[in-house]
Amino acid sequence: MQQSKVVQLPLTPPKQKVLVTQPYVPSLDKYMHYVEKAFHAKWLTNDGPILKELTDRLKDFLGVKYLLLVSNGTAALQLAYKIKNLSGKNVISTPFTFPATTTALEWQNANVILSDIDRNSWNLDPHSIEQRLTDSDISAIVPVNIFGMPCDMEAFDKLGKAHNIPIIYDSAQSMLSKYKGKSVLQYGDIHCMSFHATKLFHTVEGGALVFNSKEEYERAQRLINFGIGENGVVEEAGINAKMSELHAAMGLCILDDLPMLIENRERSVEQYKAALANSVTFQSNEQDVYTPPMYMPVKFETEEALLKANEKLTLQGYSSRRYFFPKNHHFLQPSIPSVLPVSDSTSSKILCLPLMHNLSENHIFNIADVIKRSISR
Ligand code: T4K
Repeated sequence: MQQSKVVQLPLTPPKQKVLVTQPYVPSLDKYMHYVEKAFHAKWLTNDGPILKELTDRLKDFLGVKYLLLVSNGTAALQLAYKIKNLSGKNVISTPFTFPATTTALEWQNANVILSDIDRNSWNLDPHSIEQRLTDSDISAIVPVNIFGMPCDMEAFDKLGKAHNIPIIYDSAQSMLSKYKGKSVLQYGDIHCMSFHATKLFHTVEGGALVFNSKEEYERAQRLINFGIGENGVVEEAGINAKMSELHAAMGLCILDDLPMLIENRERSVEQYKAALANSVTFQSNEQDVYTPPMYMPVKFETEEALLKANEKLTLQGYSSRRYFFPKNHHFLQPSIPSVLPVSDSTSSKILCLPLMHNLSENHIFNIADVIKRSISR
């Protein structure tokens, strides 16, 4: 790869360490405005008015009908897997993801079959699973839109229909992503989202499920409340995965400020891309996709180059992070051995650079400069 010219300017390291990310917090007054309602009503959890307001606003904002707020993204995955009855079944997913995607399958006693990723989007490659779908008895596919980058959603929809199996999206990072001009939430059978504090939209801890099916949505409503049905009788064994009013209040604050957060972070991503063009590779997808400015992952030519850049960044006070590496799936006992050459060679070279709503251009320039110097030596 051609190296871009290194600008030899003196570095101005940050006075304080710059973290890989930092949650956005709204003004305390604004949060109190929402929370006050809960205090006055003495209604803190269990389907309260703030939760309902957030549910309605999110449904409008995302253009979806059946959205259920839950306590976190991992619970959303567990519920989706339970609803699709995956216990004891073979399920295909991706090796390049946060552990929760597959640990939640393991908790549901499903057999996880890892398949390889695409070398550009770093997402589950539909071509890598075609043969497996023919050879093995597969009951579901769980693609992840990693770092918010949509995968080949049309291909997965086609595979799901052809083999009559559900596509359950781990959309923990892709609430705002678009594929072919539409929200990614319009594809597949179920989406599981995370609203953890480190996400672009967050509720401190939290998550949501989006369903196509009204029946599944209603079953999930019961399951997050111990399995208790409308008449107060436990209809099946559920869990407690409810979101509280205080968490929902944070969501309302963040939703108000979301356009500003997106704009600021999109600007930072563009600045990184301009400063690091020809020095590193960016995640990409030739299809018509929109990736929200959630993370700033870059791929180095070699793992050695990544390690060197990481070391130099640390010395200069910048935190970077090797998300999803080392591989997170050693606890799985695959019934079918995984052959994952693309994932193995790609995941070791990806580093996430700092990204948050108020990252200055000066920091971005410094970070890019440290990286360019480290790979030019
Ligand atoms: N599937 C996928 C594909 C996911 O990415 C995730 C979660 C899930 C499923 C499961 O969803 P949840 O059950 O979590 O809702 C984060 C998050 O904990 C996790 O939600 C997220 N994905 C994962 C990718 O990353 P870390 O390891 O980045 O958190 P931590 O504590 O290292 O924080 C990152 C940076 O932010 C640090 O520099 C410290 C700073 N920070 C963090 C927090 C929480 C703050 O300054 N203040 C804070 O309050 O995990």
